Amino acid sequence: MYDDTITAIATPVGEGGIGVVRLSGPESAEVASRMFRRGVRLRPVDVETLESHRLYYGHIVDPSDGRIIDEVMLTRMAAPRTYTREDIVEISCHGGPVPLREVLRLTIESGAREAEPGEFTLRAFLNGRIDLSQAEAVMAVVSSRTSESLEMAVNELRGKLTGRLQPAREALLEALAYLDAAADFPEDEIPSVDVPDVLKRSETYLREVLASSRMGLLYREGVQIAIVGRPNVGKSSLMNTLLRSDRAIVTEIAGTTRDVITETINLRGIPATLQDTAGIAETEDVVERIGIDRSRQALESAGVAIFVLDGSQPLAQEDRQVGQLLAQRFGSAGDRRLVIAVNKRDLPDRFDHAELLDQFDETPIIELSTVAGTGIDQLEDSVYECLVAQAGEAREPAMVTLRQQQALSRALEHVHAARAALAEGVPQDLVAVDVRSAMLAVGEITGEQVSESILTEIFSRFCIGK
Ligand SMILES: Nc1nc2c(ncn2[C@@H]2O[C@H](COP(=O)(O)OP(=O)(O)OP(=O)(O)O)[C@@H](O)[C@H]2O)c(=O)[nH]1
Ligand SMILES: [Mg+2]
Repeated sequence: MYDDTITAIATPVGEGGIGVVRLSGPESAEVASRMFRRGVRLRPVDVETLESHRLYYGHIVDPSDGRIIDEVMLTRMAAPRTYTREDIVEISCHGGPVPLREVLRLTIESGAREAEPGEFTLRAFLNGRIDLSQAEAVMAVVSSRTSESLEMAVNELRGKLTGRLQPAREALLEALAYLDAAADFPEDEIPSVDVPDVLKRSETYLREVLASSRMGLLYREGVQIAIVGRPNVGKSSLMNTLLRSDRAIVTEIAGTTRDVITETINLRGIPATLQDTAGIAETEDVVERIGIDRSRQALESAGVAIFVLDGSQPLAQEDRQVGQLLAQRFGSAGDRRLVIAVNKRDLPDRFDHAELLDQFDETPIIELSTVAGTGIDQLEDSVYECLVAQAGEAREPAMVTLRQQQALSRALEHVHAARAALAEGVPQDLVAVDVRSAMLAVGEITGEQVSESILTEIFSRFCIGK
Protein backbone atom coordinates (compact mmCIF):
# COMPACT_ATOMS: atom_id res chain seq x y z
CA MET A 1 0.00 0.00 0.00
CA TYR A 2 1.05 3.56 -0.64
CA ASP A 3 1.23 6.13 2.07
CA ASP A 4 0.46 9.14 -0.09
CA THR A 5 -2.96 10.24 -1.30
CA ILE A 6 -3.54 10.99 -4.95
CA THR A 7 -6.20 13.14 -6.57
CA ALA A 8 -7.46 13.72 -10.11
CA ILE A 9 -10.46 14.72 -12.16
CA ALA A 10 -11.85 11.32 -13.09
CA THR A 11 -14.26 12.42 -15.80
CA PRO A 12 -13.55 13.86 -19.27
CA VAL A 13 -12.67 17.50 -19.56
CA GLY A 14 -15.46 19.71 -20.88
CA GLU A 15 -19.04 20.43 -19.94
CA GLY A 16 -21.19 17.57 -18.72
CA GLY A 17 -23.99 16.74 -16.32
CA ILE A 18 -21.57 15.91 -13.55
CA GLY A 19 -17.82 15.68 -13.11
CA VAL A 20 -15.99 13.67 -10.50
CA VAL A 21 -12.86 14.44 -8.49
CA ARG A 22 -11.43 11.25 -7.06
CA LEU A 23 -9.08 10.83 -4.12
CA SER A 24 -7.32 7.57 -3.26
CA GLY A 25 -5.01 6.84 -0.35
CA PRO A 26 -4.93 6.85 3.45
CA GLU A 27 -5.66 10.57 3.79
CA SER A 28 -8.56 10.76 1.35
CA ALA A 29 -11.15 11.39 4.08
CA GLU A 30 -8.93 13.86 5.90
CA VAL A 31 -8.32 15.88 2.74
CA ALA A 32 -12.05 15.89 1.92
CA SER A 33 -12.99 16.89 5.49
CA ARG A 34 -11.12 20.17 5.06
CA MET A 35 -13.47 21.35 2.30
CA PHE A 36 -16.75 19.42 2.62
CA ARG A 37 -19.63 21.08 4.51
CA ARG A 38 -23.19 19.88 5.20
CA GLY A 39 -26.55 21.47 5.83
CA VAL A 40 -27.67 25.08 5.41
CA ARG A 41 -25.23 26.14 8.11
CA LEU A 42 -22.33 24.57 6.21
CA ARG A 43 -21.32 22.42 9.16
CA PRO A 44 -17.86 20.84 8.92
CA VAL A 45 -17.96 17.03 8.85
CA ASP A 46 -15.43 14.35 9.58
CA VAL A 47 -15.69 12.44 6.29
CA GLU A 48 -14.05 9.43 7.98
CA THR A 49 -17.24 8.96 10.03
CA LEU A 50 -19.58 8.92 7.03
CA GLU A 51 -20.98 5.56 6.07
CA SER A 52 -18.97 3.81 3.40
CA HIS A 53 -20.34 3.56 -0.14
CA ARG A 54 -23.13 6.11 0.50
CA LEU A 55 -23.86 9.40 -1.19
CA TYR A 56 -23.86 12.53 0.97
CA TYR A 57 -25.19 15.89 -0.17
CA GLY A 58 -23.29 19.03 0.73
CA HIS A 59 -21.05 21.88 -0.42
CA ILE A 60 -17.38 22.31 -1.17
CA VAL A 61 -15.97 25.48 0.34
CA ASP A 62 -12.54 27.02 0.06
CA PRO A 63 -11.20 26.53 3.60
CA SER A 64 -9.05 29.65 3.35
CA ASP A 65 -11.99 32.05 3.00
CA GLY A 66 -15.16 29.98 3.37
CA ARG A 67 -16.26 30.74 -0.20
CA ILE A 68 -18.70 28.16 -1.65
CA ILE A 69 -17.17 26.49 -4.72
CA ASP A 70 -19.89 24.05 -5.70
CA GLU A 71 -22.86 22.02 -4.57
CA VAL A 72 -21.78 18.37 -4.58
CA MET A 73 -22.51 14.75 -3.74
CA LEU A 74 -19.72 13.08 -1.82
CA THR A 75 -19.04 9.36 -1.41
CA ARG A 76 -16.52 7.84 0.93
CA MET A 77 -15.52 4.28 0.05
CA ALA A 78 -13.55 2.49 2.71
CA ALA A 79 -10.78 0.09 1.73
CA PRO A 80 -10.66 -2.62 0.58
CA ARG A 81 -13.90 -2.64 -1.42
CA THR A 82 -12.80 0.13 -3.77
CA TYR A 83 -11.29 0.58 -7.20
CA THR A 84 -7.77 0.85 -5.82
CA ARG A 85 -8.36 -1.18 -2.63
CA GLU A 86 -7.41 1.98 -0.78
CA ASP A 87 -9.67 4.48 0.93
CA ILE A 88 -11.37 6.49 -1.79
CA VAL A 89 -13.43 9.69 -1.72
CA GLU A 90 -15.32 10.78 -4.80
CA ILE A 91 -16.75 14.27 -5.10
CA SER A 92 -19.37 14.68 -7.81
CA CYS A 93 -19.52 18.32 -8.87
CA HIS A 94 -21.44 20.19 -11.53
CA GLY A 95 -19.77 19.11 -14.72
CA GLY A 96 -18.07 22.31 -15.85
CA PRO A 97 -14.31 22.62 -16.08
CA VAL A 98 -14.18 25.51 -13.60
CA PRO A 99 -15.72 23.91 -10.51
CA LEU A 100 -13.84 20.69 -11.20
CA ARG A 101 -10.49 22.45 -11.42
CA GLU A 102 -11.26 24.48 -8.33
CA VAL A 103 -12.10 21.35 -6.34
CA LEU A 104 -8.98 19.62 -7.68
CA ARG A 105 -6.89 22.61 -6.62
CA LEU A 106 -8.36 22.52 -3.11
CA THR A 107 -7.61 18.80 -2.71
CA ILE A 108 -4.00 19.47 -3.70
CA GLU A 109 -3.74 22.43 -1.33
CA SER A 110 -5.16 20.19 1.40
CA GLY A 111 -2.40 17.63 1.03
CA ALA A 112 -3.15 15.31 -1.88
CA ARG A 113 -0.81 14.86 -4.82
CA GLU A 114 -2.00 15.09 -8.40
CA ALA A 115 -2.16 11.57 -9.88
CA GLU A 116 -0.01 10.40 -12.77
CA PRO A 117 -1.75 8.93 -15.80
CA GLY A 118 -3.10 5.47 -14.96
CA GLU A 119 -2.04 5.73 -11.34
CA PHE A 120 -5.41 4.71 -9.88
CA THR A 121 -5.40 1.58 -11.99
CA LEU A 122 -1.73 0.97 -11.27
CA ARG A 123 -2.57 1.05 -7.57
CA ALA A 124 -5.49 -1.30 -8.11
CA PHE A 125 -3.07 -3.61 -9.87
CA LEU A 126 -0.24 -3.29 -7.34
CA ASN A 127 -2.69 -3.71 -4.45
CA GLY A 128 -3.78 -6.95 -6.02
CA ARG A 129 -7.34 -6.00 -6.84
CA ILE A 130 -7.02 -6.54 -10.55
CA ASP A 131 -4.62 -8.59 -12.60
CA LEU A 132 -2.70 -7.44 -15.60
CA SER A 133 -5.20 -8.71 -18.11
CA GLN A 134 -7.97 -6.78 -16.37
CA ALA A 135 -5.79 -3.70 -16.29
CA GLU A 136 -5.22 -4.14 -19.98
CA ALA A 137 -8.95 -4.37 -20.51
CA VAL A 138 -9.44 -1.05 -18.72
CA MET A 139 -6.63 0.36 -20.78
CA ALA A 140 -8.34 -0.50 -24.00
CA VAL A 141 -10.88 2.24 -23.29
CA VAL A 142 -8.49 5.06 -22.68
CA SER A 143 -5.81 7.00 -24.50
CA SER A 144 -2.04 7.30 -24.29
CA ARG A 145 0.65 9.13 -22.24
CA THR A 146 3.83 8.05 -20.43
CA SER A 147 5.21 8.64 -16.95
CA GLU A 148 8.38 7.95 -15.02
CA SER A 149 6.91 7.34 -11.59
CA LEU A 150 5.06 4.44 -13.10
CA GLU A 151 8.33 2.90 -14.20
CA MET A 152 9.68 3.25 -10.69
CA ALA A 153 6.71 1.49 -9.16
CA VAL A 154 7.07 -1.30 -11.66
CA ASN A 155 10.76 -1.59 -10.92
CA GLU A 156 9.95 -2.04 -7.29
CA LEU A 157 7.39 -4.68 -8.03
CA ARG A 158 9.79 -6.70 -10.14
CA GLY A 159 12.83 -6.04 -8.03
CA LYS A 160 11.18 -7.47 -4.98
CA LEU A 161 10.37 -10.81 -6.49
CA THR A 162 13.78 -11.00 -8.15
CA GLY A 163 15.40 -10.37 -4.79
CA ARG A 164 13.40 -13.11 -3.18
CA LEU A 165 14.40 -15.61 -5.81
CA GLN A 166 18.07 -14.68 -5.58
CA PRO A 167 19.07 -17.24 -2.90
CA ALA A 168 17.45 -20.04 -4.90
CA ARG A 169 19.20 -18.91 -8.07
CA GLU A 170 22.56 -18.80 -6.33
CA ALA A 171 22.14 -22.28 -4.91
CA LEU A 172 21.12 -23.68 -8.29
CA LEU A 173 24.04 -21.96 -9.94
CA GLU A 174 26.45 -23.39 -7.39
CA ALA A 175 25.16 -26.90 -7.99
CA LEU A 176 25.23 -26.45 -11.75
CA ALA A 177 28.78 -25.05 -11.77
CA TYR A 178 29.98 -28.05 -9.81
CA LEU A 179 28.12 -30.62 -11.91
CA ASP A 180 29.45 -29.10 -15.13
CA ALA A 181 32.99 -28.91 -13.83
CA ALA A 182 32.87 -32.46 -12.48
CA ALA A 183 31.95 -33.68 -15.97
CA ASP A 184 35.10 -32.09 -17.43
CA PHE A 185 37.71 -32.39 -14.69
CA PRO A 186 38.78 -35.12 -12.27
CA GLU A 187 37.00 -34.69 -8.91
CA ASP A 188 40.16 -33.88 -6.94
CA GLU A 189 40.96 -30.87 -9.11
CA ILE A 190 37.82 -28.91 -8.30
CA PRO A 191 36.55 -27.67 -4.93
CA SER A 192 34.03 -30.14 -3.63
CA VAL A 193 30.38 -29.13 -3.23
CA ASP A 194 27.71 -31.03 -1.34
CA VAL A 195 25.27 -31.06 -4.26
CA PRO A 196 22.35 -32.81 -2.51
CA ASP A 197 22.56 -30.26 0.26
CA VAL A 198 22.74 -27.29 -2.10
CA LEU A 199 19.76 -28.60 -4.06
CA LYS A 200 17.81 -29.11 -0.89
CA ARG A 201 18.47 -25.50 0.05
CA SER A 202 17.30 -24.21 -3.31
CA GLU A 203 14.13 -26.26 -2.94
CA THR A 204 13.44 -24.69 0.43
CA TYR A 205 13.88 -21.18 -0.98
CA LEU A 206 11.62 -21.91 -3.93
CA ARG A 207 8.94 -23.34 -1.65
CA GLU A 208 8.98 -20.15 0.39
CA VAL A 209 8.40 -18.02 -2.69
CA LEU A 210 5.63 -20.34 -3.83
CA ALA A 211 3.98 -20.00 -0.43
CA SER A 212 4.27 -16.22 -0.68
CA SER A 213 2.61 -16.28 -4.05
CA ARG A 214 -0.24 -18.35 -2.60
CA MET A 215 -0.57 -15.69 0.07
CA GLY A 216 -0.61 -13.10 -2.68
CA LEU A 217 -3.47 -14.95 -4.27
CA LEU A 218 -5.30 -14.96 -0.97
CA TYR A 219 -4.98 -11.16 -0.76
CA ARG A 220 -6.18 -10.89 -4.30
CA GLU A 221 -9.04 -13.38 -4.34
CA GLY A 222 -10.03 -13.41 -0.69
CA VAL A 223 -11.57 -16.25 1.29
CA GLN A 224 -14.94 -17.42 2.59
CA ILE A 225 -15.44 -17.88 6.29
CA ALA A 226 -18.48 -19.81 7.51
CA ILE A 227 -19.78 -19.18 11.03
CA VAL A 228 -21.51 -22.36 12.21
CA GLY A 229 -22.95 -23.84 15.37
CA ARG A 230 -26.21 -24.87 16.99
CA PRO A 231 -29.00 -22.28 17.40
CA ASN A 232 -28.60 -19.43 19.88
CA VAL A 233 -24.86 -19.75 20.58
CA GLY A 234 -24.26 -16.23 19.18
CA LYS A 235 -23.28 -16.75 15.54
CA SER A 236 -25.14 -13.68 14.31
CA SER A 237 -23.80 -11.67 17.26
CA LEU A 238 -20.30 -12.71 16.22
CA MET A 239 -21.01 -11.80 12.61
CA ASN A 240 -22.15 -8.34 13.68
CA THR A 241 -19.17 -7.87 15.97
CA LEU A 242 -16.73 -8.79 13.20
CA LEU A 243 -18.56 -6.48 10.79
CA ARG A 244 -18.80 -3.74 13.39
CA SER A 245 -22.42 -3.22 12.40
CA ASP A 246 -25.84 -4.64 13.22
CA ARG A 247 -26.19 -6.50 9.97
CA ALA A 248 -27.78 -9.76 11.16
CA ILE A 249 -30.84 -10.05 13.40
CA VAL A 250 -30.02 -11.20 16.92
CA THR A 251 -32.67 -12.47 19.36
CA GLU A 252 -32.84 -14.84 22.29
CA ILE A 253 -35.09 -17.08 20.19
CA ALA A 254 -33.38 -20.19 18.86
CA GLY A 255 -33.64 -20.37 15.07
CA THR A 256 -33.51 -16.63 14.43
CA THR A 257 -31.25 -16.84 11.38
CA ARG A 258 -32.84 -18.79 8.59
CA ASP A 259 -30.74 -17.92 5.59
CA VAL A 260 -27.04 -17.47 4.94
CA ILE A 261 -26.06 -13.82 5.42
CA THR A 262 -22.95 -12.77 3.57
CA GLU A 263 -20.73 -9.70 4.07
CA THR A 264 -17.10 -8.97 3.35
CA ILE A 265 -14.60 -7.59 5.85
CA ASN A 266 -10.92 -6.74 5.67
CA LEU A 267 -9.20 -9.38 7.77
CA ARG A 268 -5.62 -8.22 8.28
CA GLY A 269 -5.62 -7.14 4.65
CA ILE A 270 -7.35 -10.25 3.29
CA PRO A 271 -10.83 -9.73 1.85
CA ALA A 272 -12.82 -12.19 3.93
CA THR A 273 -16.43 -12.98 3.09
CA LEU A 274 -18.23 -13.89 6.31
CA GLN A 275 -21.22 -16.20 6.16
CA ASP A 276 -23.58 -16.20 9.11
CA THR A 277 -25.57 -19.41 8.91
CA ALA A 278 -28.74 -20.85 10.39
CA GLY A 279 -28.15 -22.76 13.61
CA ILE A 280 -27.94 -26.48 12.92
CA ALA A 281 -30.59 -28.51 14.77
CA GLU A 282 -33.35 -31.07 14.29
CA THR A 283 -36.46 -29.17 13.31
CA GLU A 284 -39.93 -29.63 11.89
CA ASP A 285 -40.01 -26.11 10.50
CA VAL A 286 -39.68 -26.18 6.71
CA VAL A 287 -38.01 -22.79 6.38
CA GLU A 288 -35.55 -23.54 9.13
CA ARG A 289 -34.69 -26.86 7.54
CA ILE A 290 -33.90 -25.22 4.20
CA GLY A 291 -31.74 -22.71 6.09
CA ILE A 292 -29.84 -25.56 7.71
CA ASP A 293 -29.21 -27.14 4.31
CA ARG A 294 -27.76 -23.84 3.21
CA SER A 295 -25.53 -23.82 6.29
CA ARG A 296 -24.11 -27.14 5.14
CA GLN A 297 -23.57 -25.78 1.64
CA ALA A 298 -21.75 -22.74 3.04
CA LEU A 299 -19.41 -25.13 4.79
CA GLU A 300 -18.61 -26.83 1.50
CA SER A 301 -17.12 -23.69 -0.02
CA ALA A 302 -15.57 -22.23 3.13
CA GLY A 303 -11.82 -21.72 3.37
CA VAL A 304 -12.17 -21.49 7.14
CA ALA A 305 -15.06 -22.36 9.46
CA ILE A 306 -15.65 -20.82 12.87
CA PHE A 307 -17.40 -23.33 15.15
CA VAL A 308 -19.28 -21.31 17.76
CA LEU A 309 -20.10 -22.85 21.15
CA ASP A 310 -21.91 -21.37 24.14
CA GLY A 311 -19.66 -21.33 27.20
CA SER A 312 -22.56 -20.51 29.52
CA GLN A 313 -24.39 -23.73 28.72
CA PRO A 314 -23.52 -27.39 29.13
CA LEU A 315 -22.79 -29.40 26.01
CA ALA A 316 -25.99 -30.00 24.01
CA GLN A 317 -26.85 -32.84 21.71
CA GLU A 318 -26.96 -30.33 18.86
CA ASP A 319 -23.37 -29.23 19.56
CA ARG A 320 -22.34 -32.86 19.08
CA GLN A 321 -24.24 -32.97 15.83
CA VAL A 322 -22.43 -29.91 14.47
CA GLY A 323 -19.17 -31.32 15.81
CA GLN A 324 -19.66 -34.49 13.82
CA LEU A 325 -20.36 -32.58 10.65
CA LEU A 326 -17.23 -30.50 11.11
CA ALA A 327 -15.05 -33.44 12.08
CA GLN A 328 -15.97 -35.14 8.82
CA ARG A 329 -14.92 -32.15 6.79
CA PHE A 330 -12.12 -30.52 8.75
CA GLY A 331 -11.08 -33.22 11.15
CA SER A 332 -8.04 -34.73 9.44
CA ALA A 333 -4.68 -34.20 11.13
CA GLY A 334 -2.92 -30.99 10.21
CA ASP A 335 -6.04 -29.49 8.67
CA ARG A 336 -5.92 -25.79 9.40
CA ARG A 337 -9.39 -24.75 8.35
CA LEU A 338 -11.26 -24.73 11.63
CA VAL A 339 -11.30 -22.40 14.63
CA ILE A 340 -13.46 -23.04 17.69
CA ALA A 341 -14.98 -19.98 19.36
CA VAL A 342 -16.35 -20.41 22.89
CA ASN A 343 -18.76 -17.49 23.25
CA LYS A 344 -20.62 -15.80 26.14
CA ARG A 345 -17.58 -15.80 28.40
CA ASP A 346 -19.10 -12.82 30.25
CA LEU A 347 -21.64 -15.24 31.79
CA PRO A 348 -20.97 -17.86 34.50
CA ASP A 349 -18.89 -20.71 33.15
CA ARG A 350 -20.82 -23.91 32.45
CA PHE A 351 -18.54 -25.21 29.78
CA ASP A 352 -18.06 -28.98 29.87
CA HIS A 353 -17.19 -29.73 26.28
CA ALA A 354 -14.11 -31.91 26.82
CA GLU A 355 -15.80 -34.84 25.13
CA LEU A 356 -16.50 -32.73 22.05
CA LEU A 357 -13.13 -31.00 21.96
CA ASP A 358 -11.27 -34.31 22.08
CA GLN A 359 -12.08 -34.75 18.40
CA PHE A 360 -10.39 -31.46 17.60
CA ASP A 361 -7.15 -31.61 19.51
CA GLU A 362 -5.19 -29.59 16.94
CA THR A 363 -7.85 -26.91 16.47
CA PRO A 364 -7.30 -23.50 18.06
CA ILE A 365 -9.88 -22.61 20.72
CA ILE A 366 -10.64 -18.95 21.36
CA GLU A 367 -12.71 -17.76 24.32
CA LEU A 368 -14.74 -14.66 23.66
CA SER A 369 -17.80 -12.61 24.42
CA THR A 370 -19.56 -10.69 21.70
CA VAL A 371 -21.39 -8.73 24.40
CA ALA A 372 -18.24 -7.68 26.26
CA GLY A 373 -16.21 -7.50 23.07
CA THR A 374 -13.44 -9.69 24.46
CA GLY A 375 -11.45 -12.22 22.46
CA ILE A 376 -12.43 -10.81 19.07
CA ASP A 377 -8.89 -9.76 18.15
CA GLN A 378 -7.61 -13.17 19.13
CA LEU A 379 -10.24 -14.81 16.96
CA GLU A 380 -9.26 -12.68 13.97
CA ASP A 381 -5.59 -13.51 14.60
CA SER A 382 -6.38 -17.16 14.80
CA VAL A 383 -8.36 -17.19 11.55
CA TYR A 384 -5.60 -15.20 9.87
CA GLU A 385 -3.00 -17.69 11.08
CA CYS A 386 -5.05 -20.54 9.63
CA LEU A 387 -5.02 -18.83 6.26
CA VAL A 388 -1.28 -18.22 6.43
CA ALA A 389 -0.70 -21.83 7.43
CA GLN A 390 -2.83 -23.03 4.52
CA ALA A 391 -0.76 -20.94 2.13
CA GLY A 392 2.36 -22.61 3.54
CA GLU A 393 3.67 -20.29 6.24
CA ALA A 394 4.65 -17.44 3.95
CA ARG A 395 5.97 -14.46 5.82
CA GLU A 396 4.99 -11.88 3.24
CA PRO A 397 2.62 -12.12 0.30
CA ALA A 398 4.07 -11.87 -3.18
CA MET A 399 2.02 -10.56 -6.04
CA VAL A 400 2.90 -12.91 -8.85
CA THR A 401 1.04 -13.72 -12.00
CA LEU A 402 -0.38 -17.13 -12.67
CA ARG A 403 2.29 -17.55 -15.32
CA GLN A 404 4.99 -16.82 -12.77
CA GLN A 405 3.42 -19.20 -10.30
CA GLN A 406 3.45 -21.95 -12.90
CA ALA A 407 7.11 -21.30 -13.69
CA LEU A 408 7.83 -21.52 -9.99
CA SER A 409 6.10 -24.89 -9.74
CA ARG A 410 8.06 -26.11 -12.75
CA ALA A 411 11.34 -25.00 -11.20
CA LEU A 412 10.44 -26.93 -8.08
CA GLU A 413 9.60 -30.06 -10.06
CA HIS A 414 12.99 -29.97 -11.76
CA VAL A 415 14.86 -29.49 -8.50
CA HIS A 416 12.89 -32.35 -7.05
CA ALA A 417 13.74 -34.57 -10.03
CA ALA A 418 17.43 -33.64 -9.75
CA ARG A 419 17.48 -34.58 -6.09
CA ALA A 420 15.77 -37.90 -6.75
CA ALA A 421 18.18 -38.65 -9.60
CA LEU A 422 21.19 -37.91 -7.40
CA ALA A 423 19.86 -40.18 -4.69
CA GLU A 424 19.44 -42.98 -7.21
CA GLY A 425 23.00 -42.60 -8.46
CA VAL A 426 22.13 -41.29 -11.92
CA PRO A 427 25.25 -39.90 -13.69
CA GLN A 428 25.94 -36.31 -12.79
CA ASP A 429 25.73 -34.90 -16.30
CA LEU A 430 22.14 -36.13 -16.48
CA VAL A 431 21.36 -34.55 -13.13
CA ALA A 432 22.75 -31.32 -14.55
CA VAL A 433 20.01 -31.33 -17.20
CA ASP A 434 17.33 -31.01 -14.53
CA VAL A 435 19.23 -28.38 -12.60
CA ARG A 436 19.62 -26.37 -15.79
CA SER A 437 15.87 -26.64 -16.51
CA ALA A 438 15.16 -25.40 -13.00
CA MET A 439 17.45 -22.42 -13.60
CA LEU A 440 15.62 -21.63 -16.81
CA ALA A 441 12.23 -21.75 -15.12
CA VAL A 442 13.43 -19.37 -12.40
CA GLY A 443 14.76 -17.13 -15.14
CA GLU A 444 11.32 -16.98 -16.67
CA ILE A 445 9.88 -15.62 -13.46
CA THR A 446 12.36 -12.84 -12.96
CA GLY A 447 13.03 -12.46 -16.64
CA GLU A 448 11.75 -10.48 -19.49
CA GLN A 449 8.34 -12.02 -20.07
CA VAL A 450 6.71 -9.47 -17.81
CA SER A 451 9.25 -6.80 -18.55
CA GLU A 452 8.97 -3.26 -17.29
CA SER A 453 8.56 -2.10 -20.81
CA ILE A 454 5.34 -4.09 -21.14
CA LEU A 455 3.94 -2.83 -17.85
CA THR A 456 5.04 0.73 -18.48
CA GLU A 457 3.42 0.62 -21.84
CA ILE A 458 0.19 -0.78 -20.44
CA PHE A 459 -0.26 1.78 -17.71
CA SER A 460 1.09 4.76 -19.58
CA ARG A 461 -1.78 4.45 -22.01
CA PHE A 462 -4.28 5.38 -19.33
CA CYS A 463 -5.36 8.95 -19.00
CA ILE A 464 -5.20 10.90 -15.77
CA GLY A 465 -7.94 9.97 -13.34
CA LYS A 466 -8.06 6.34 -14.43
N1 LIG B 1 -24.35 -12.78 27.61
C1 LIG B 1 -24.08 -12.93 26.33
N2 LIG B 1 -25.07 -13.13 25.46
C2 LIG B 1 -24.79 -13.28 24.16
C3 LIG B 1 -23.45 -13.25 23.68
N3 LIG B 1 -23.47 -13.44 22.35
C4 LIG B 1 -24.78 -13.59 22.01
N4 LIG B 1 -25.58 -13.49 23.10
C5 LIG B 1 -27.05 -13.61 23.14
O1 LIG B 1 -27.41 -14.90 22.71
C6 LIG B 1 -28.67 -14.86 22.01
C7 LIG B 1 -28.53 -15.52 20.66
O2 LIG B 1 -27.64 -14.77 19.83
P1 LIG B 1 -27.62 -14.89 18.26
O3 LIG B 1 -26.43 -14.12 17.79
O4 LIG B 1 -28.92 -14.55 17.67
O5 LIG B 1 -27.36 -16.45 18.11
P2 LIG B 1 -27.29 -17.33 16.78
O6 LIG B 1 -26.26 -18.37 17.00
O7 LIG B 1 -27.14 -16.48 15.58
O8 LIG B 1 -28.70 -18.02 16.80
P3 LIG B 1 -29.57 -18.61 15.56
O9 LIG B 1 -29.60 -17.58 14.50
O10 LIG B 1 -30.89 -18.86 16.18
O11 LIG B 1 -28.91 -19.87 15.14
C8 LIG B 1 -29.04 -13.40 21.94
O12 LIG B 1 -29.96 -13.13 22.96
C9 LIG B 1 -27.74 -12.67 22.17
O13 LIG B 1 -27.92 -11.41 22.73
C10 LIG B 1 -22.39 -13.03 24.64
O14 LIG B 1 -21.20 -12.99 24.33
N5 LIG B 1 -22.76 -12.89 25.94
MG1 LIG C 1 -28.32 -16.17 13.98
